[in-house]
Amino acid sequence: MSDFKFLLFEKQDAVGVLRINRPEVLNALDRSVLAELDCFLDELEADNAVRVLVITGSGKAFVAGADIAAMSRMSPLEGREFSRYGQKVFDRIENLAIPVIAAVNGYALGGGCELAMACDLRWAGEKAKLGQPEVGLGITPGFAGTQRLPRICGPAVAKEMIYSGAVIDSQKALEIGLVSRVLSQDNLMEEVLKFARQIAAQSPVAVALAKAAINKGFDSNFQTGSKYEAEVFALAMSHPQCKEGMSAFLEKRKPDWKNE
Ligand code: CO8
Repeated sequence: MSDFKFLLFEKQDAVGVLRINRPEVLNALDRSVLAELDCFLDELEADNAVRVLVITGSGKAFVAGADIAAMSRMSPLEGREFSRYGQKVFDRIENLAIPVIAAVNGYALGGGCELAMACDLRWAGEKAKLGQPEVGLGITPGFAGTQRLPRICGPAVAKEMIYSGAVIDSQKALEIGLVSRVLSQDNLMEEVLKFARQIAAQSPVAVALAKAAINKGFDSNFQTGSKYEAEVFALAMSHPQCKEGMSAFLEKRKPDWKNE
């Protein structure tokens, strides 16, 4: 993996941990951080030893948003390009073949909340704060927050949050389904990693296909998603990992998935 200026990456067996590392500005995202993320994703996709990715932040923030100082210098057209670029990078995260867990260790605001929402699931520390405060800056969410938040929490809750710019604590985020678990700050990473290892022990091909089917359903409708599910089911059955999984069960042993 390349040496990045704003990203730290370590592998713990089959689990990769990516830390956004710009703590002097609470890990705010400017174009350079997004470009590094884009490049990181290229390298990650080429490494099939990593079966689950965890994204977190250095210091007291997950990510406190897009870089406000950088945005204050942008023209509207540059802003549109920045918005499109962030959307593209976050789409890549959403559509990675492996599951991605956001370990929301602290502030996840604006672009930070949008980054967390591009992950498959979000577990938060008890001190985390989440929100889309853009309207207080005279802008709208721009890294697909207007699209993902209603899909995750429903349109009424999303509109409450986006129109008011309210910043909520992790307990409230749990109540509205924005995060699926709240843990003590000290246990957050340990619990996320334990869960990531549990996912990594399953068939990577089956997990990837299940993820693709869930995402497909959200992007289309129930019928299309169900049709797609039957196709990926057949595809899973055609893969050696299916034979291995079922043989291991019948032979009362652990499956060996190999990195095929
Ligand atoms: N951008 C740039 N710098 C930031 C950001 C940010 N988003 N957040 C914090 N910082 C900087 C602060 O300016 C400060 O720098 P300095 O030490 O030089 O003064 C440093 O980080 C530490 O921050 P604070 O001193 O403010 O720390 P506090 O603990 O007092 O407060 C908060 C923490 C509450 C998180 C506070 O920093 C804050 O409100 N930050 C801004 C949060 C925000 O509004 N985020 C949304 C930004 S807009 C956005 O994300 C749009 C996404 C879509 C973009 C689409 C493209 C156009």
